[in-house]
Amino acid sequence: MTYRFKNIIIRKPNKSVQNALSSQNINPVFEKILEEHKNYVKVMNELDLKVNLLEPLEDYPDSIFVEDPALIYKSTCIILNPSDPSRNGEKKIICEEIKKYFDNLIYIKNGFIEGGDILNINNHFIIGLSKRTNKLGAKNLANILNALGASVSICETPKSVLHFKSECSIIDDDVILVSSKMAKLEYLKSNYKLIELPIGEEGAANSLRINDKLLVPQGFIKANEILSKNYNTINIKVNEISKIDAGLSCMSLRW
Ligand code: CIR
Repeated sequence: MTYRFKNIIIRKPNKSVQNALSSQNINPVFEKILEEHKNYVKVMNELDLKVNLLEPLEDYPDSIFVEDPALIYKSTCIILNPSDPSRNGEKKIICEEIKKYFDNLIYIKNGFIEGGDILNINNHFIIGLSKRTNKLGAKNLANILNALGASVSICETPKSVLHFKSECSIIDDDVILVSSKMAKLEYLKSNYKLIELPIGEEGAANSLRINDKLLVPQGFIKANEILSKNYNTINIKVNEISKIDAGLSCMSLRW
């Protein structure tokens, strides 16, 4: 099942995260990021995951977001190709750091693609074309995943959304939590049960299902009301991290 995990890779925060990419041009405070990140690691430990911590990378401001340069499917790790020049070098480093965990390593050599644009539902993947993921990158990843036995659909990410998964997440076998913008996507509407969050609660759409728990960004009252009825929720503070367009899924690789 997509959300059954035993292992997780997380990178310790770098001081240069203060210069991370931010669509709102905000420089986050390192100490606050560190605090939120420590709590994230603590929760993962409490969920009984084997936490594998990577060392910080000062040369790469956005490198705590390990979900973007790599994708894990079964025992294969696919090294992706981040499109922002300040992030592209992360792929070479993470590849060296994590190859010991996987039997098989495959590289995307042409086209751009970031993990934030890839939603995995069992043996199916949805790839969202976005500012960071182009058709060539998506097609090349689709070919690799097809060869590994998975099916793939390629969709458009709404224009104002950074990554496909910035505003959606898989929270059950056939249930996707979506923002109101993502709820309009024909492909999602016609293939999945959607739980739509109200306008203003987009930040909670990047929740993270891990085994029997649902990690939900703190501070979204309606999302909490909706989700806590049917899910065992844990609220996690990501106020500072959200200033650099990030949420819960992007800070780890899980398998
Ligand atoms: C970036 O713009 O690349 C980072 N500041 C945020 C990356 C978030 N990644 C994700 O949602 N997968």
